[in-house]
Amino acid sequence: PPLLDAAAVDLLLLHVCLHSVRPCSNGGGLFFCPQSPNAPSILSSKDRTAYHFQPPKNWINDPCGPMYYNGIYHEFYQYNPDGSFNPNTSYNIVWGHSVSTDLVNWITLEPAIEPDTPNDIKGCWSGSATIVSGDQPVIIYTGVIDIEKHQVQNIALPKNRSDPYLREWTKAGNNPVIQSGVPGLNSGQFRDPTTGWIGPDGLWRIAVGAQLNGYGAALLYKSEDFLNWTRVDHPLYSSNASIMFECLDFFAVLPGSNNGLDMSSAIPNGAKHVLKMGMNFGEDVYVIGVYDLKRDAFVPDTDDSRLWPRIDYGNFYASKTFFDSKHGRRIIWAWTTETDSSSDDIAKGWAGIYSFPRTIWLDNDGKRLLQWPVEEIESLRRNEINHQELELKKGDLFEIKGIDTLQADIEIDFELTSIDDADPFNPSWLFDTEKHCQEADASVHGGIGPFGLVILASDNMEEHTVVHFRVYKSQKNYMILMCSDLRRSSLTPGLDTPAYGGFFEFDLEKERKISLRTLIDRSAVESFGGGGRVCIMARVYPVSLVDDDHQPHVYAFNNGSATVRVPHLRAWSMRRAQVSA
Ligand code: DQQ
Repeated sequence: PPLLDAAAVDLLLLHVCLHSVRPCSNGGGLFFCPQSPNAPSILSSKDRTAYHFQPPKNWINDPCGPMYYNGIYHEFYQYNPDGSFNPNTSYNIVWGHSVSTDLVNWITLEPAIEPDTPNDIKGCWSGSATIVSGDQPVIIYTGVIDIEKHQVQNIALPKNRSDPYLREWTKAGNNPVIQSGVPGLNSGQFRDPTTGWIGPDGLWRIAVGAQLNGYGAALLYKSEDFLNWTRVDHPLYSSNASIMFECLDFFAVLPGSNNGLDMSSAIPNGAKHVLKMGMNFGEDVYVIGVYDLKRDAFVPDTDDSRLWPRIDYGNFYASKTFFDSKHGRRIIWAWTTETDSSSDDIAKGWAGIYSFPRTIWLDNDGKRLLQWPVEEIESLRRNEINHQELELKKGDLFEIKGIDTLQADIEIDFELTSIDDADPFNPSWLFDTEKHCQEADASVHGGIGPFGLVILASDNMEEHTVVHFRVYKSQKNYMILMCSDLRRSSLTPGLDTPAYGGFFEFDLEKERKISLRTLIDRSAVESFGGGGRVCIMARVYPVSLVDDDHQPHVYAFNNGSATVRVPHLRAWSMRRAQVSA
């Protein structure tokens, strides 16, 4: 006899679903457990973020086709017009559309692209925008054509280019412009075309994420006019590191320069290329390498996928970059899921936010991407408080007072008084940083560290989130571990509360300061360590937020043997942006 009868299995699945927000299957986009609209919600309206992007209501996932055109930033997004649940099974996902002049405040427009032709009737999935010939915006997106989720690529063009908001979009007459029909290609895993770039022959190119012969591939296509596309007979890149690549992004960067490069223009000598891949349906990983123009192929600096860094080590997926010609920079942002239950999302009436737009560039030695919130965020800062020359001895907790601890921007430098006490580094930790962040958590004394911030802490510390560093000595250099430990962030059971973590190499002989910047936005905690070498986006839902009179606490702390100085600590309360009205 079966160990569990059918009713028991149903009950068990329901339990797992109610307490899971992790993808529980795939097959085209993230698929979450079905909703249970009757389950009670103990979540508070205070969870709704105040300055991270989201539309006024409903479900969002991937950012699509971001661009700057004629003085306006456009953001399109995977949007469910029918509610705050994942539309994966209702097959009605559209391109929502919002516009901005500063990347901080947004106006919501009508959806730009909806499923209404045979080439996208089961969903308008992710894609990109390219400005062709300097003034013609073109969207290329994935259309789902049937309930088996077969995928093709389509084009949409603005109806009226003189409308400053580009409100209406028309689908090209020759859609689909790209069909699957490639030997070895899984036509149900063939999507998310990139922004176009120009090759040495003057032709446009795009890459499309795919599963080819069971492995992840970036299929390469060429075109003269951006409407008629031919497949290049080899992929731009393929790897067995994942069974599929979603939401690819391909862009050039100059080591040490935070100026962005426009992929529609000539790329200067000395530039490196970055291929970003959505791997394992949940992790945005990037590889730095060279774009070999002769072979028309991307050659990574290392093929060892275990060493490929993540854009962000937290809740951050389907990221997209674009070149911002207004400021000559490259900007990235991504989708951050809710980590409560889907019934809570139904009760809230919204689900999904975006990380704050970040400038992204390559460090001096060409090894690591750096990210930092765009400077426009500073328009939201008010009531600056600052402290100088603090000293944090082992066990010290310093409360940061005088800011709105629910909506804040905190910048703090930790200066090491000595680096001799660093514990030895074990390279195997690199392969499971979350495990290491759990084992070496903030309560475990180390030589240097843990030190960092305790945020969204209730009066009695029953609830708190810790963002902290630990310093290790490796054979060649120093390795810094940054963790964002959510395990005690909420008393609510069933939330997804990992201890996220990432490592970065740091030359402590040269520079003794490790910086931390954390954006607190109610249920969002977005942290940048070591000047943006490791970034961790997270979601938390402390029960104490429900209490109107309660302001959570925020502290700087040190729990390592070596004393840590804080030469500067600056913090601001953050105004509400026009995002969620
Ligand atoms: N989400 C989209 C797909 C993409 C996936 C569907 C990634 O195009 O691959 O909403 O989250």
